[in-house]
Amino acid sequence: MAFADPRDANNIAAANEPHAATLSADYAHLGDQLARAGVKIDEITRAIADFKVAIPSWGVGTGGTRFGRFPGVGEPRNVFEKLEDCAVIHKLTGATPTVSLHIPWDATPDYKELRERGANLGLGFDAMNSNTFQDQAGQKHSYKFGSLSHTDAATRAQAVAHNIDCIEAGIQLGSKALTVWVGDGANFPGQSHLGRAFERYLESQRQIYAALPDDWRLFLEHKMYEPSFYATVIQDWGSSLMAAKELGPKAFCLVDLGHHAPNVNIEMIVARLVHAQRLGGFHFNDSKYGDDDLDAGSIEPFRLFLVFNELVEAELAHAPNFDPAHMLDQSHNVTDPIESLMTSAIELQRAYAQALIVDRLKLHEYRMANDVLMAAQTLKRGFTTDVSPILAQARARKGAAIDPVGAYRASGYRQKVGMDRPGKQNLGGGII
Ligand code: RM4
Ligand code: MN
Ligand code: MN
Repeated sequence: MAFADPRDANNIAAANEPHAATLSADYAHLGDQLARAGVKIDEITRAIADFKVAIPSWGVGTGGTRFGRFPGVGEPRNVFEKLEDCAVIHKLTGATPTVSLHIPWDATPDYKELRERGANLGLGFDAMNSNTFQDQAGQKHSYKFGSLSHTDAATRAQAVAHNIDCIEAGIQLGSKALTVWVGDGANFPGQSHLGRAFERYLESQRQIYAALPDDWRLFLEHKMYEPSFYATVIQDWGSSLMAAKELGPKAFCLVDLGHHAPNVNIEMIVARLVHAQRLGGFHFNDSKYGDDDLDAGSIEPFRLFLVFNELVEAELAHAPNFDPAHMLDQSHNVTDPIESLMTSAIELQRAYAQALIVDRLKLHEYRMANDVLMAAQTLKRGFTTDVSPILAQARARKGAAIDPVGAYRASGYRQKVGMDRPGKQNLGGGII
């Protein structure tokens, strides 16, 4: 198969050519439809074109479960190759100009070099992620029984030092945030003192917080369970918010959509965090049962829409301290990660566009008049509108692909990297 670099603007233009006429007809039709409801399509298209979401560096490798992992063709073998794949995603979607790194998975001796490589590919760096949920070769103290909340002071100190290293690497990369997720907790009732573990966590976080530059934010990510199956130290948004408030104004809560019990009303959590002025950002993904890394919008697109509905409400209300970071956090076990990440970025834009076209004035009036049915219908009309032409037009206008997956498949990129990157032989279980 011939290779045509999917990052090359000429190749993207050539791939767009056959779709241009259909897109302009579909866009004009949708524009008329929306105009009848008082919505100016170009304003929505501009907002979609401005929407950005960070790619998780760990998402471009093939994931697995604890039962096994089926390696993909041409998986990136290091952070530089991950950046190459991220650049493909960004060039084709125009929506993912930054990458979120995970340390030490992406550790490299020269972060200046990495930053330059990113810049050459048109990529910047989003939040840094620390990792104290695994032991690394040569590490002095084990995290088997926790990290920031460990009973042993030396283990806590080691975990704090690792987070400070992540901040220092991030400074060199131009990042402005550190995301901390810990698996600390207990697998058995009685295993740990729930109150003291939280206090130890806070004490460690205070030291990390003290090392944050003035223009940085600290994102606290809660997760209901796994690997601690009985009680996790930062298990829910309540613990997260409490910790953020105790730490200070640079600490915010990060909502990973997959980290809640089934049926939890996540949009309500979002609204509460906006109110508390502590919504730091998102790890977007989807979930059905206990999984937390499925493709955004693949299972519950309505829920994703409702989350974006809250974001649009906050945006329009100019909510104070509201500047949520958008990041994907997914693991792709059976799909090509590049295809999944492109599709997921677009699903976020879809939910955003659907939320933007909701008739807010009418919605407000129906709410105030307690016209329940019409309020629900007015909101849902946004969700049931097919906004695909807006998304495609936003991409076309910025030189990205009208049909990103089609253009990617036609480029032969996966086959090319399959030859350039001889297989990663990690066949065991695990998240990456
Ligand atoms: C966790 C959590 C973190 C991510 C790790 C890999 O479940 O979502 O954000 O860094 O997985
Ligand atoms: Mn996450
Ligand atoms: Mn997760």
